[in-house]
Amino acid sequence: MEDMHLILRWHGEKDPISLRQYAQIPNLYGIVTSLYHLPLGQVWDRAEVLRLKEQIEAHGLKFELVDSFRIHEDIKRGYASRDALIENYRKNIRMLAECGIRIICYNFMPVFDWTRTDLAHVLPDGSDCLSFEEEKVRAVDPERGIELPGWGTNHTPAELQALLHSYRGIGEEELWDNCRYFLRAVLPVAEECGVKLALHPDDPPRPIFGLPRIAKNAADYRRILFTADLDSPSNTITFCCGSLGSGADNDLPAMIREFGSRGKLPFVHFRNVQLEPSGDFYESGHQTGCGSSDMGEVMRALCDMDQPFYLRPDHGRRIWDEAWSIREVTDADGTQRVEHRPDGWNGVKPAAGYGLFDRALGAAYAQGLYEGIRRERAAQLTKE
Ligand code: DNO
Ligand code: MN
Repeated sequence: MEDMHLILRWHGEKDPISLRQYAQIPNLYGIVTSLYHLPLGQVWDRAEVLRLKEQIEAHGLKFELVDSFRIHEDIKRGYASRDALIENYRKNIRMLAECGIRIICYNFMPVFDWTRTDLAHVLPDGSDCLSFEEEKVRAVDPERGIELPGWGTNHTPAELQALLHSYRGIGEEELWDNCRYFLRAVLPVAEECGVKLALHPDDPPRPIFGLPRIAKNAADYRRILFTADLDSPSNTITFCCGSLGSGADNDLPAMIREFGSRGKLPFVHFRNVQLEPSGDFYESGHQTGCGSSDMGEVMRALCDMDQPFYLRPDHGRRIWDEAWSIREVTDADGTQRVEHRPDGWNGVKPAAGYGLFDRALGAAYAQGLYEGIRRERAAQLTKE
């Protein structure tokens, strides 16, 4: 596997899946994570990052990417406080580079990192997954408060409403101006330290609750990547197949060919969605045929880039009753073992979409596609 570095996202100590379990996935190169417990906007503690790195490396895995390094709302809203927050972001980029981080994934979505209407949509085979229904979103009146699965713990209803109000008057152009302001300030630092900033697409890639969206499709990415004052090898994309795949007009292989050939695609989120004409979608198994995207063609386009990339299987379904039944425990004498508890673990379960089993199937599948395409290429070359 010369060019594709297979990685998985680990949610740190609160992830019921252990690094030891991740490390058993064949050919796993590394782990991507973040300091999820820290409030937005502050400078991270270098010692904490180094501890994380050590922990990951003790399992023979690399820690070269952060997913995600979220951006403070004041930067997205263009408030006066943004300069101090951007300065902190610059400090973080420098510090992370010194700790060996090469890629920082971020997004520029107001308020919500992603939006779904159901976190346990049951499929005919009995597995469940995250899903999105337009109808349910349309039925929500943001003025009366929004209740969305996945966000209950982040904000109180009153906070959420205040946050939404604060975006009134910020349309796409204003949000883009704020993004550009941010990138102008951070890209030179990233470039200097050899770090790539990789913008994750909007999820889903369309406006929701009147909030503006600026990373939905190829046209948006052209503006972000090729605006003259943002021209930098550090200005790149986290190519999330699932987020972009839930936009009916997004041709994933064509986008990979356009941006990948210009070195803009260092990090891939590999997943598939079943998209309906209504705009509803659910997160399917990663494989072609399970959802709407042709993942073989996606991989072929990635191989055609002829450039190294990191790939992580993104969200999976919950299969084999995983979420509630398995957890690794360490006994007082230090021995590790796995316990099955069908009745739950006091609320400890993998984050929605981040169970191990289906992502591991996705990892095996992605490697199979990659190896097949590489071998096919090698055979063609010897014939020629
Ligand atoms: C969804 C996931 C996201 C992602 C962040 C990046 O597709 O990949 O949780 O990590 O939105 O900022
Ligand atoms: Mn993603």
